[in-house]
Amino acid sequence: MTSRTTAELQALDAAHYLHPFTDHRQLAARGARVITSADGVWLMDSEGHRILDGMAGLWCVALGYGRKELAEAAHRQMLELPYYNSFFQCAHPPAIELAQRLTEVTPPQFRHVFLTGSGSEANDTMVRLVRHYWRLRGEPGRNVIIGRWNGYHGSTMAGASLGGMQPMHEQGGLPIPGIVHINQPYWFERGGELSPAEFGLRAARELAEKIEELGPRRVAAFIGEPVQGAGGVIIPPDTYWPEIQRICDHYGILLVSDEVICGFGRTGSWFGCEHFGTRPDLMPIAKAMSSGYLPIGGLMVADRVAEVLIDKGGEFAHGFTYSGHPAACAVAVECIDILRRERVVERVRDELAGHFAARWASLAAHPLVGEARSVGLLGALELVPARPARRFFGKRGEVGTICRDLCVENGVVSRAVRDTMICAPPLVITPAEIDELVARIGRALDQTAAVVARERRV
Ligand code: PXG
Repeated sequence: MTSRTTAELQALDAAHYLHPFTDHRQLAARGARVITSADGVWLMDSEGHRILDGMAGLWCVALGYGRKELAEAAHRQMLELPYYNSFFQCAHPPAIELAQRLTEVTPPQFRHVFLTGSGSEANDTMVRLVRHYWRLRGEPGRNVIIGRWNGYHGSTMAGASLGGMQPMHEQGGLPIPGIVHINQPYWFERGGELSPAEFGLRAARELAEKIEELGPRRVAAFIGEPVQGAGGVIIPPDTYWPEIQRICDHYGILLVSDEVICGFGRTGSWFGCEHFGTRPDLMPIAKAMSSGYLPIGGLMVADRVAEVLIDKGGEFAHGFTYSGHPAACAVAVECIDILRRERVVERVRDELAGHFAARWASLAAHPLVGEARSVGLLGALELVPARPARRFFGKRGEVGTICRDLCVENGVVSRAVRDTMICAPPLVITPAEIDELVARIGRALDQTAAVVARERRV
């Protein structure tokens, strides 16, 4: 692809390329790490370093890098029909095949999908569809959607509004009207003296309190990620989701399970809602749907909503040029077929999750770690100034950043969310690679502890 040196690439990058979620002065000073190729769970950078990708790209490369079948599916479709749309009474085979596949692998209430180019677009679609649905039902005043602080639902105006990331809200006058937030089920930070089970119920009941405060006939839907990903792999107590479901049922509001990260096997179930036992009405999906090989997302729509939309809705005035892009659909079809053929999800559930949980839990003995939690192939470590403790460093985020950089120096990608180290490797990782992942993070923790001790950061 390129014969340029790393320094040349970094200079051009700093000169011309605005990156997502990046401080550009910092980037220009350090120079970007340039990733040039990858295979399996291993990345290669422009300096020839091999790095274990503990984040599956951005939570998406479920099948790992270098899967020829996915590249060939795109290639075949590009030659046959590189683009056509599904507007104006048209369709094409890959979108139709994908829609059918999705209804086979999602829970039984889902027999329809609206295709998009990303998870953010799926959530924008959700906002439009939910409000349209309640108007069709004769309740146009039911237009408020409740999300959670520190939730993440994308970066478009609606996606960032549904999410509860304050720095995102501050840069753009968000949230848009009609979106409000409740607290997250983050026991480590917010549980106080309550047991996780008690705290899970308490956190869920904030939904009922918010509905009462707003007026039950104004609330259209509640949205949450089964496990908050970008917020720091926050795994709710077992009591949380059943209580949320009960409250949604009680008030008759729609439940939206944002499966952009948890979908397609991440938790060891096909979808996070199955792991936690909820019955959502709407499910945004993306990321592992195509293993990230091409951009695609979608909104799964349960029968109860789809019937109203189809019978009474007329034209749903919404859609994107790349809704159901043929090449992306062809890759997603192949990706789902591989997930099924190779029993990838079952292997996560029956073999890998247990091994990962045991190895990950071993990191809890480290003096810097206040909690090690995991579900499926999602893990988080809470870095703390002293153990045993649910305490935080004075200036949050500094130690996490040190640890993240040391992870890369030790040849492993792990993200830092404040001082929480997180991990979500490709679902095709082997047990031996899990051992390697944990060993490398362990080394980075030792080195981080040495820096903390030297600089006396508490
Ligand atoms: N919902 C959830 C739950 C997500 O995690 C989106 C929606 C938006 O999807 P798109 O495809 O529009 O990005 C996401 C995306 C991070 C990080 O830093 C997480 C995401 C995206 C970028 C960075 O963890 N999640």
